[in-house]
Amino acid sequence: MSQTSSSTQVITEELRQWIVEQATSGQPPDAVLQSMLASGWNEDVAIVALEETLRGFLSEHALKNGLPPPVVVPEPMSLDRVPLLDAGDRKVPVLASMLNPRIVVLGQLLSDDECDELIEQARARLHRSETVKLDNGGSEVNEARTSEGMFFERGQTPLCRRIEERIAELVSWPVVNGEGLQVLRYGPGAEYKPHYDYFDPAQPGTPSILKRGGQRVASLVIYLNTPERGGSTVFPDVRFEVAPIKGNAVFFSYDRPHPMTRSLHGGTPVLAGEKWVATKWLREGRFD
Ligand code: PD2
Ligand code: ZN
Repeated sequence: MSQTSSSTQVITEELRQWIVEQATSGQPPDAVLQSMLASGWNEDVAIVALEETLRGFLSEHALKNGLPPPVVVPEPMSLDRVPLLDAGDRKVPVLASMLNPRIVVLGQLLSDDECDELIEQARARLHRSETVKLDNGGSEVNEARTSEGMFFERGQTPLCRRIEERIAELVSWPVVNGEGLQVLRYGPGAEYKPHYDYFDPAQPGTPSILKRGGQRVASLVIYLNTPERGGSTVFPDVRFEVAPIKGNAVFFSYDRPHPMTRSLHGGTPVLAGEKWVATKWLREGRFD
């Protein structure tokens, strides 16, 4: 596969086949892109060819195997692997990242003062946390989730707006596709057992939930304090654990509502002290 003249580069069937062969033999997309650039492909053409070919291949694979088709999801990292991401009003360090499942651990997304202010705004409005009721889309108290919580409306306070805009910039996803921030408080012993954040397509209540904004495609759990002990966020499928450090956050995305995304995650029991988090869920479409 070689190509020299950038003005006449055409995405041929032969190129598509080569890209699929590379991907199915385990080459990460970035490595395939680097090979294409080394063979003289223009970067813009190469990225379009890669994205279109792999999306087409994955959709076909999903259709053949009875899986939901993948969708485009928010993404905080450029292909340039920069260690500091531009979030508009600040640079956010990438502390760790994983491709499958897609997880990015972020440093200091919120300042200490912002964390404290968000806790104070939420404190008086906490209720025992409820989860979405799967049969009809309502909500109910759930034993798997022993925290207290509250939802802000999107844009409800100047602080909410600042955080929402920062997140939108960071992951290149419209503010209007975001749910309002949720704040949770876990006391000693409280936990959130492993679950998926997307809505289960097999549940009868899901179509009604999806009318507003479509599926959830990514989550950000932002730590508002540092518990004395316990309270990490875990991804059991890959045995990955994120320490809850005040101001830091863990981002993860899931391109379809299916366990194959390996986005199963939970909050481990708080063993000493308390734990406060803000969760931001991003939808496929406008959440109005
Ligand atoms: O608080 C957490 O660590 C946590 C873990 C899993 C929060 C959520 N899920 C959530 O809010 O969805
Ligand atoms: Zn969750």
